[in-house]
Amino acid sequence: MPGEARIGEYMPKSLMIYPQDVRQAGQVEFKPIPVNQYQRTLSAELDHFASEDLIRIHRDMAVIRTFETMLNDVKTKGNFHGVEYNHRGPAHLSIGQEASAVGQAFLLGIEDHIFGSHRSHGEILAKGLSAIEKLSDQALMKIMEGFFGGATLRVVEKGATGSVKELAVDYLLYGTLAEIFGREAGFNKGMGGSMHAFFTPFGVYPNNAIVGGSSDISVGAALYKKINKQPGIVICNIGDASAGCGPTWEALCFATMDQFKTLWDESHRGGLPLIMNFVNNFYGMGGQPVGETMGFGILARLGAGLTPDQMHAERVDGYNPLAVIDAISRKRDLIAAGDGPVLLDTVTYRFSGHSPSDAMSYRDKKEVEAWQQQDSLITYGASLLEAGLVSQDDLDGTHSHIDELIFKAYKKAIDLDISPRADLYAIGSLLEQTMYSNGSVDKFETTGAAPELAQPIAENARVKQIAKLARFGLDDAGKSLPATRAVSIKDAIFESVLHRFTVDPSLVAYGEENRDWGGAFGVYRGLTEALPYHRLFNSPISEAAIAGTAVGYGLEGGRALVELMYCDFLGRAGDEIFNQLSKWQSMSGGVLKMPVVMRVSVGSKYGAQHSQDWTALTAHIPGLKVVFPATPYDAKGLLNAALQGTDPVIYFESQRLYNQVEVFHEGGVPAGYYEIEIGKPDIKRPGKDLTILTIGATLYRALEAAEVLEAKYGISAEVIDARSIVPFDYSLVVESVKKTGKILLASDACERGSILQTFASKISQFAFNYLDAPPVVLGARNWITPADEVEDSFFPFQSEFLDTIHEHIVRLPGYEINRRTDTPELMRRSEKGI
Ligand SMILES: Cc1ncc(C[n+]2csc(CCOP(=O)(O)OP(=O)(O)O)c2C)c(N)n1
Ligand SMILES: [Mg+2]
Repeated sequence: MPGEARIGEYMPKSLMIYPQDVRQAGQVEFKPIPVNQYQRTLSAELDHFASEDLIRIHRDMAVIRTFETMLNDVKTKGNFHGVEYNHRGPAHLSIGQEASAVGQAFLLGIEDHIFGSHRSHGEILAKGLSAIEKLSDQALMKIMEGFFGGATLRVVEKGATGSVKELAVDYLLYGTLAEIFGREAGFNKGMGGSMHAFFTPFGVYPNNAIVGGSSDISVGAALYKKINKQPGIVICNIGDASAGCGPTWEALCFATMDQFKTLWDESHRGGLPLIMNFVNNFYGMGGQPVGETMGFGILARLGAGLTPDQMHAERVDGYNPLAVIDAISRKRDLIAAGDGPVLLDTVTYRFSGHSPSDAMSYRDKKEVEAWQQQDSLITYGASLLEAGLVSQDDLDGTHSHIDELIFKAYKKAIDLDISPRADLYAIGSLLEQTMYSNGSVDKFETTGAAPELAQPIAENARVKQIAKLARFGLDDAGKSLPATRAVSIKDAIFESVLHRFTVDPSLVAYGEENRDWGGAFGVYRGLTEALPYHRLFNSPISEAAIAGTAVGYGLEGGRALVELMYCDFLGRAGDEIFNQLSKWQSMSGGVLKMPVVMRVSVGSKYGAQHSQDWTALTAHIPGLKVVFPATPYDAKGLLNAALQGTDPVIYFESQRLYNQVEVFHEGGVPAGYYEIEIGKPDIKRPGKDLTILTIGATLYRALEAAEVLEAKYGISAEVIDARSIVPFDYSLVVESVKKTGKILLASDACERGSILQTFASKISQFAFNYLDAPPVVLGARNWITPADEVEDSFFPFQSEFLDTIHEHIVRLPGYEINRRTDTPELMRRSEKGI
């Protein structure tokens, strides 16, 4: 294999690609993929399992069956055992799939984390019951007392007389059900609901209503465990139909990167501790992957193309809990030996439709009946009988006991007095508190680790080079220095990142070309020497996985700094940013933190697909913080704040400004640490006649326009740099408008739907009585970014500022319009959609 001899030098440069190697004739060999190889009977396993464990497997399957049958009754009949309840939310049931969930959970400890899908009630209960079995009474009480200050425990302990383990089972059933019914005592305070419920103290991590949504998040969780040497494995439970999702492929590619086994240092070398488990029930909603919507035939085949070891892919009979236990046991050993990740195709079947409203028009009754005849709950119970471990009375007794437990949990969960909903109408409500965690945390704890640096900071070439630069960007004559002589935005970002690496041992940074290249724009140049491979690495060209893994890394308890190069690529990571990064803090009821900073840049010169300012997209999504600094002082201070925080921050940069030096802040960019509070705009040029509020690089064009306004028209413009977009404190801008009575808002984003339209409408509302003219938004044209040579036709430059001010805000005596921007012209464009 090319480069093999040089493994250990930890540099891609050492991975030599020689023509004599790669042009050689040959063929690719595949190995057989095991399919349902486990064939032992329960009786044959009596030597390997304690009989209580074998019996408990049946109990756990029966708990899930009864729990979901109850939900099915509620959805279809409006009651359970005659007690009525109208559950308006969803319930995607897994009736029939119980053996796969219980078999999987059997060997797992609470340090093993599972992620799931919209259909994960069974996995929550199976993993929870397994955890209850393994934890001591003391540990269980500590968890139940500690979680939400014991609020959920208070409900179940009332009237409880049994053992701690029995109490814990009640707790699990009630906490899950209260969550499904949207009650504040639920495991996520009712903010997750049926499709998203989870309980981290038992190792049950977020379940995801986006098909395939857990795939890259799980990879990030496994990455966190690997980098920070945390115990346990991660299992991603996703459906067979999610094999067609782009992010699932990106997750698989990210998870199987060679570098884990080649370039990472010895103590971190080895594959990710991850099992990508496809819960294969042969259906999407109405589409059938095998025979219709996919072409793999046997899902396990997918592993074959991903790595030479074929991801140790295997099809497992998920209708037999013992077969699943066997598979998890063997795969866990492989992972412990550094041979992960693993792909499993766990065959199962659900008798329930996609949801209780599913008319099942797409499948034949005969097929369902054939699976029901082999119902794993019944056949497994029969094998217990056959082995003489239980009597029929025992089995019947178990069923009626479980039924009682679930009825008890049901009655408590539907009662609004016992289980109220969170009050979201009050000021300071749960969602006000949990949309952001607003923490300030120097470092996240990892197992006793100090920050890992590859060299003393003082020896770093980039650090030495920056030390020679002026911290302020103007010379004595007030002339701007070039970036070769003063600290630029690039340097400011580098300093902030390097500082955090010296403070936070959990920090990881990655993205495309992040390591040797130093990031596509050289911002990280020097970091390669400063950091070991596992703290700074190149990812595949998998934007969804870059974002999704950062989500998993963050919610596991580490801080991640990822980069998407151009913000135009946000679409490739749409779900991960819009539905995952932004939402898990609040959907968890405040259980999770999301200390993830995502750097994206706004380009120019590269045409339509590399030059867009998409701040509006990210600002529109509740749960993200969004900043866009335009000066080195602000860039460092805001990145410091973002990297000290516990919330997801989308950090916009302008490629036009990477070499911009500090021309505003007296004393320049401090060499030491400081923060700039996210959400506060800043006056960059004081004035009294007109306010100009800018986002990003338009700041400098606004300043040029302000010079002309002053010199030619005697108009004193106050230029305010928004710096932050979400959150945003309007006070400074409103104060300015009270003084000037006029405001122009400018950015490089296309004008239609720009976040500045929101700013403008809010300012109209907040400062209505002080305005002499309506706030006016100046953006880029509502068309594609053309080639660099003609980009003046697109972005707002100095003359567009003056045109717009003259036409819509205040007449400039003698001014001659450069390009038409009058109201009829704007209306004409709008009519045309341009
Ligand atoms: C990205 C996305 N596309 C579509 C849906 C709608 N949807 C919900 S479940 C489902 C089918 C999922 O099938 P599979 O992954 O096999 O899981 P199963 O429902 O069989 O457990 C679809 C299409 C969704 N939730 N997310
Ligand atoms: Mg399916």
